[in-house]
Amino acid sequence: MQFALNEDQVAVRDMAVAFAAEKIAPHALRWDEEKHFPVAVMREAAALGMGGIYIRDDVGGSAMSRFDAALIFEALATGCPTTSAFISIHNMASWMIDAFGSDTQRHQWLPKLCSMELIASYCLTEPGAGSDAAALRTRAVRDGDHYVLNGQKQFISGAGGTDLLVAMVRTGGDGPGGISTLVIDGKTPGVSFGANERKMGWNAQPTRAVMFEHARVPVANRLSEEGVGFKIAMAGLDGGRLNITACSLGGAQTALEKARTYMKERKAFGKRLDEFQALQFRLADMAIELEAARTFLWRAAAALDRKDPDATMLCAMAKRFGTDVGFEVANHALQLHGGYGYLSEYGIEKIVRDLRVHQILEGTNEVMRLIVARKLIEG
Ligand code: FAD
Ligand code: 2MC
Repeated sequence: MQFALNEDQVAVRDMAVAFAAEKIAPHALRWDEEKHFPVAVMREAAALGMGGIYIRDDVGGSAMSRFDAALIFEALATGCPTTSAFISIHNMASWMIDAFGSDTQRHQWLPKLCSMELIASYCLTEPGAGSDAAALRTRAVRDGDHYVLNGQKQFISGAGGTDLLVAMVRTGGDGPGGISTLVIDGKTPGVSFGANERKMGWNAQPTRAVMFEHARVPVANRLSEEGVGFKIAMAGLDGGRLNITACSLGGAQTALEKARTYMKERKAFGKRLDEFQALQFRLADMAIELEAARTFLWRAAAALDRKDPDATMLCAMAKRFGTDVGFEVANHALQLHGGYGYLSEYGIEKIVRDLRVHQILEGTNEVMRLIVARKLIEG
């Protein structure tokens, strides 16, 4: 158990905080407004080791821990939760290749993924299979040394702007045991993308449907054996859920700082806002909740690092707690700004919009409760 960061961890966090302050924060509002996917800036992050954080170093990864990743994604999210979250998704999809790919596959894709010369999307959700992910229907039928794919993925982050699709498809019968994972070149004939969805937040990354119409994908692009794709997908999400939680905390931390500054300046009824005890207590509660969520996140990350048998449950618990706390803290920060919090230029409403979806994606917070409840009840 770790209750203090060591020197290396402080250095990693400070590096990511500085990167966020210099390269991300000044542009975040514009990226949101213009729906700009900041690929060039993400490549700069990758040049500092953030494209393959927990990927082995023989293929260009940084070989750091999940704990380090939690520090990095929280730090990047202080600049923009959406940009941090996309770098997280890319890391998650890349890690699936590192953990479950053959050496040939690792060397084929990972050096360019770690530098983000290639960018990856994670494709699990379908129009009829969201929370019940094992109900997915995209079919991959074997034809010689290729699979022929037909079906549709929904809500795919980065799609249309990414190079590789790490996709869960059905090669066998119904249920989780019929699913395999394929690494698909986004330019494969028969792969096409829907329109960029118009959405409440997460505007600095595109979200699109991905369609497969007789798309031929080499069998050599399958990770591990047929039928283990669902486990690969779930293993990826254990870490992804930690990262998304970290993104919520980073966004909320920035919102809290903005509220603290604003309360010093704004006057009402002849006093500064920070002189009202009700508002002081609000600020204190926000800081307490955030610190509790951060401590919990670190505990879950440490559990995943040491492959604790309870790691999946702890990741789900931390995601449910931390993404709810992150949203609530950001929303309170907006309230503390009064009407100005509702205006775009203060940067608070964007954080609230961005953090709202963290309660939904990478497994809804109801699904997180389901994972925890199953473990409690079934042991
Ligand atoms: P549903 O599964 O239809 O759920 C509807 C409601 O019912 C939810 O409140 C849910 O919690 C609740 N519910 C469902 N089942 C239960 C149950 N058993 N018990 C209690 N409540 C239940 N997916 C990807 O694969 N890759 C991506 O990159 C990706 N990016 C995304 C980006 C954005 C902006 C969004 C919005 C989504 C993204 N998703 C992605 C999809 C996301 O993971 C799903 O939206 C999410 O898992 C929920 O699935 P659903 O939307 O089909 O909701
Ligand atoms: N690690 C490894 N294996 C796992 C696992 C994990 N975390 N979780 C489950 N498995 C295994 C499990 O052990 C079982 O194996 P076996 O049959 O050998 O016993 C198999 O996978 C099937 O597991 P379940 O029986 O628990 O499967 P079920 O169909 O009940 O679904 C549930 C489980 C609800 C937890 C899963 O469907 C889920 O996580 N749903 C939410 C989907 C989701 O998170 N989507 C996010 C998309 S990505 C995104 O949003 C982004 C923004 C990128």
